[in-house]
Amino acid sequence: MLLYHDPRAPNPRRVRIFLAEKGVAYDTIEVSIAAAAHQTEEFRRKNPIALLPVLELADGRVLRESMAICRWVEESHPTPNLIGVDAWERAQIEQWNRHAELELLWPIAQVFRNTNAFWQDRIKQSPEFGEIMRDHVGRRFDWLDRELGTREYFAGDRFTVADITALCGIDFGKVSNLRINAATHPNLAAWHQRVSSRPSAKA
Ligand SMILES: N[C@@H](CCC(=O)N[C@@H](CS)C(=O)NCC(=O)O)C(=O)O
Repeated sequence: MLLYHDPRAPNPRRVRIFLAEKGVAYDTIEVSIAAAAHQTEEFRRKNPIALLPVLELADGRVLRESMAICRWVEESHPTPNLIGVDAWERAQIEQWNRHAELELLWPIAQVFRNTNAFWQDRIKQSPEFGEIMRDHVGRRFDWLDRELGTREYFAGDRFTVADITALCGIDFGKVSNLRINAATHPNLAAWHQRVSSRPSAKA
């Protein structure tokens, strides 16, 4: 199994953490976004929309989209379970993973894309939209701090893929100076400490 990734990007990290939790061995190829290595014709043959991560199986089949990759890994390596054991838990984890993706990771990525000099000559930026997204993330931190006052993890009382998505999103905020303030968001900070202390967080 071969993972095409960029070590600095949040979506490939989701898959690396997922694989680390599963204890699955895999090889990696670094595709540097900074060097535009993901825009080459060769990489576009793996993913025509030039995004990471991509997982290539031993038989040459390729999978893209972090969650599609995670679901494939979950089914081929069922333990430890990270996506739910029954209909209700699977729905809960799906709900919280979607929240983590759409309410954290995506807006946090938009702050970076629209305000950081890294993207200046690569895409059309809207700094105003970036700042709107920054405010949005701040309000989502308030909400998640309240949620995490009632339980230890995003989707309940155990670590799941929803925590992986949220961790990768929140950690990626650092580059845009979006950080959890433990004084104002103690529950979110405690959760972050809890999930960051897992060995997989280093993946
Ligand atoms: N929904 C996709 C998102 C993939 C994505 O946006 N990847 C980013 C890295 S985190 C990327 O490759 N960006 C390169 C670019 O925008 O040019 C997934 O979950 O795999």
